[in-house]
Amino acid sequence: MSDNIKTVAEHLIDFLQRREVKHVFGLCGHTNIAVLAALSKSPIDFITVRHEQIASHAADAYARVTGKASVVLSHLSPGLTNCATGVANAALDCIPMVVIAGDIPTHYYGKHPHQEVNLHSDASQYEIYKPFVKRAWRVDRADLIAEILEKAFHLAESGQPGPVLVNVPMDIFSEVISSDTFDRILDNMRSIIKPSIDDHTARDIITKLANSKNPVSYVGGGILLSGASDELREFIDYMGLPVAHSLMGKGAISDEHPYLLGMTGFWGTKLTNDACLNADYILAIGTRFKEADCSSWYPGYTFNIPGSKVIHIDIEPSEIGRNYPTDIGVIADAKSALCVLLRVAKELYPEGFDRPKLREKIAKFKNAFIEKNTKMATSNLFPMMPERILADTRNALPDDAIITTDVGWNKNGVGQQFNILTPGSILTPGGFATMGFGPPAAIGAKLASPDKVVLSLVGDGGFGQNPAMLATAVELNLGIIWLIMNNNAFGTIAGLQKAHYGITYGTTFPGTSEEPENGPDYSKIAEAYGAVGIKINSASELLPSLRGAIASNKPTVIDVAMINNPTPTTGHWNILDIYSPDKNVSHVST
Ligand SMILES: Cc1ncc(C[n+]2csc(CCOP(=O)(O)OP(=O)(O)O)c2C)c(N)n1
Ligand SMILES: [Mg+2]
Repeated sequence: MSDNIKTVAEHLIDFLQRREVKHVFGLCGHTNIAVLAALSKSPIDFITVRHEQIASHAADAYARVTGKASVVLSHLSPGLTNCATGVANAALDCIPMVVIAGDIPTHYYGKHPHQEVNLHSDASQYEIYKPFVKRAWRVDRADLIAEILEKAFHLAESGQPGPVLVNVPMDIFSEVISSDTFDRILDNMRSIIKPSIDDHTARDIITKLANSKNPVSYVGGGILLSGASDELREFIDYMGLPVAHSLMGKGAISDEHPYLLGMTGFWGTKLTNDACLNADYILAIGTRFKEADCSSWYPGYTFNIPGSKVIHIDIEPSEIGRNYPTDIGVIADAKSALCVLLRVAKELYPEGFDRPKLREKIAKFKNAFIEKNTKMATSNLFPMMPERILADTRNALPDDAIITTDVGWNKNGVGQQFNILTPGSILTPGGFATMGFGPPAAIGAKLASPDKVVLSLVGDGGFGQNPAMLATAVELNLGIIWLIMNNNAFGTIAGLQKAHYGITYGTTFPGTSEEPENGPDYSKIAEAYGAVGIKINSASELLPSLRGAIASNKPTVIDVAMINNPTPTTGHWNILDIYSPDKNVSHVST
């Protein structure tokens, strides 16, 4: 027997250190202070927040940037439910995360001790997480925790990544045990090799693409999760394949790449939707054909399937063939599959492929789009045009700056018309579309990548969800910029309500969108937390303010009044037919 006798909490922290965990995000409670005591003696930093949702969103972004499972430490019941939104957001975007939660003591299961969740079964708070984590463990014995932790990290990071919950009754954290159970897993591998594609199937795919007239590749967040941006770029360069992407696939390769079409779906561009509609073969990689990206799967807007044939490569079998009939489905890691596809393509077609006319067509569309937007992107109107805010922001930022978005113009407009130049540099809440994600996500991104400029593009509605994240950013002196696109409204929803009902009831804030001074003064809120607060008073002030904030490297909130125009759409969304079955409601076309 090993004589390394410690509490479970201390063994847990040793385990995290061995996994090279550098930061744990969370908030205290009487059920997890034993873990905090052990953390205080370790080199791991505890990132303490003022609301658990901030911890889970920050951890989500941290995992997106590091590519490894992040760790959240939560208190029981209200701590865990506060944390849930960020965990569910991570789940729907396939982000690896290990949530460790304290719970009531085992000897009080079912007695309804302080804060127990037990209306349907005893000590059942962990069940709240079941619909959105890959697995929820309740650790009922101290000698089980080592193996559970090991399995938790493997599960979070393998296959289609996602969050897991390790729920630990507080008496177990304090139990003293030898290190035997932890020693047993020491020599286990740290990561698991992912499946690839066989040569036979690869040859079939390459031959089909080579013989097709209008092939299109359609990529999603799976490219970024598997770190396959370089492999994707090399492959499409060799095959001369145009690339369309989902929202989560934004930034899989640079938006300036000559074969990059743009985003598909409701908020996509016409060029991209048309290219997908006219494709004879679609090579889909690391995407789940999500509703917003596929114009609610209505034919004639983004995809014409059947019609176009689909080849779908994904790590998760249930993603394949679910929403569209699929010609070839392959369970594989995107990076490995693209390596094999490129090798096989070189063997079969040593000359490669070039489509200069297609590149010309893409360049022409992009130039025309920029030209059409120029008036708005350079407009001196105040409140500012959203297009000008985005243009000035892109102008101020270095190519590799990390941008976190929220939901609203900042996500839909960014997906459509804000060039991402470095793969993996945009973090957006895709599947859950969680308002309130962007500002705390910037904290996780900056901690994971302290040398990069990190900017959170967020609406006034979204910023209002989690302003307490400023306390953490100021405490850690994180030079993040939060740019509030302030239209004094839940503008995206106001736009939809206006289009269908002609009113804005419960979707705008007091006053009009032209009067953001009626709402909270976000620059003052920033100052109250000890951050720098800037209120923009004319369009010409924005660019110099952004440049100043980047140079100062201080936590800075920039509040800019914005006209409440909806993001232009070219695709379709099923809600239009639900709300206005007899009207042909649409937004402006681009
Ligand atoms: C947590 C949450 N609540 C509600 C919504 C529905 N919703 C989607 S966009 C939006 C408005 C966002 O407002 P704001 O952040 O000001 O951005 P804007 O649309 O004005 O650009 C709302 C309420 C959501 N996605 N998430
Ligand atoms: Mg708004």
